[in-house]
Amino acid sequence: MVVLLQPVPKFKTSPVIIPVLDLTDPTAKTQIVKACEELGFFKVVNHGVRPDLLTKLYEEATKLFALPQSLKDKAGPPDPFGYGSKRIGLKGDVGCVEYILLNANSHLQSTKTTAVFRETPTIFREMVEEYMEVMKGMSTKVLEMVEEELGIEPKGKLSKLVKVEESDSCLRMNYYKEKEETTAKEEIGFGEHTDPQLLSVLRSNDTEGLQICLKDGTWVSVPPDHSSFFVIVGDTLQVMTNGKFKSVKHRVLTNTKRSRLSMIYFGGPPLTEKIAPLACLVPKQEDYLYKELTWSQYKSSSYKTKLGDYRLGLFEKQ
Ligand code: AKG
Repeated sequence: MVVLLQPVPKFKTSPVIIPVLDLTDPTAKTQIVKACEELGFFKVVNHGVRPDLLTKLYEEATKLFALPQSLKDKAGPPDPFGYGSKRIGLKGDVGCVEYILLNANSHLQSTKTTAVFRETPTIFREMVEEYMEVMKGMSTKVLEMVEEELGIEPKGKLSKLVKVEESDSCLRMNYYKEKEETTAKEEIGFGEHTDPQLLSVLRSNDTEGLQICLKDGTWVSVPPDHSSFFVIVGDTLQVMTNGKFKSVKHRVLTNTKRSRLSMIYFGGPPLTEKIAPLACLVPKQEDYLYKELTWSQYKSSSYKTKLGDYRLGLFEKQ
C-alpha cells in the first residue's frame, strides 16, 4: 500500500538557548522549574548513565531496524505496542519513520512486543529492560526536584506516579533512515505533537532533526547531543501544575544524509490515577483551568485524535 508523506511545512528557525541541567548541581531544581515554565524542555548532562549501555543498546537497535522487512513486520502493525512503519496512530498520521513501541511493564508486553524480542538476541531485551529502569530513575529524580522546588505535598505526590510498578510508561525507538538519492528533500519524520504523559526523556544519536515549538509559534532546531538526554514536559504535568508548566510541541524532520536513531521514554501515571491540578499549587477549585480525568480516559481519548490535534482541550473546563 502506498503511504503519502506530508510535505515539510515552511518554518522559521531562530537560535534558542536550550537550558542545560546538571542534576548533581544544588541549584538544579530551581533551573528545572524555570525551564519547564519557559520552554517545557531542557537538556540533562552529568546523568551517570553507563556509556557502554547506550553504545551497545544503539548498536543492537540499529541491527534490529536493518532486519529484512518481512521479519520486522512479524512484530507489527502496532497494537499500539510492537513495530510500525510510516503510519503513526490510528488517525492517518504518517512520517518517514520506523519505530518500536515497548511497554515499560515487562509482564504486560503484547504478543507484538514478544515478536520484536524473538528476532533479536537476548542481550537486547536485557539492555532494554535496564535502560527503562534507568529512565524511570531519571524521570523520578526530575519529578522529585520539581516537588521540592514547588513545595508539592505530600513528598512523592508527582514522582511516585512514574516510580510505582503500575505506572503506565513506555519506550519508543524511532529510526529515520537517510535518503539514498542525493536530491532528496527534508520530510516529516515525526509530525508535530505534544506527549500526553507526565514527561518524556529523549536521547538520540548525533543526527539532527528534532525541533521544538516556542510559545510564539517559532520552530527551532535542537542540536543533537548523544552524550546527553532531553526532558520534555508532557500534557499531564501541564494539567497537574494548572498550566504553570508547558507541554512542548515537538517534531522531527528527516536528515537526507544520515540516519537518526532516537529512544524516548514516556513516564506515565497508573491507568486509574485521577489527573487534575494539584490542590497544594492551586488552593481554590474555581481557579482550576482543567477538570479531572483519569489517565486511562485521557490516554484513550488522545489515541483517538490526530498527532497534531490540541489534545489538552479534552481536559479544559467548558
Ligand atoms: C516521539 O517518539 O514521540 C518523538 O517525538 C520522537 C522524537 C525523536 O525522534 O527525536
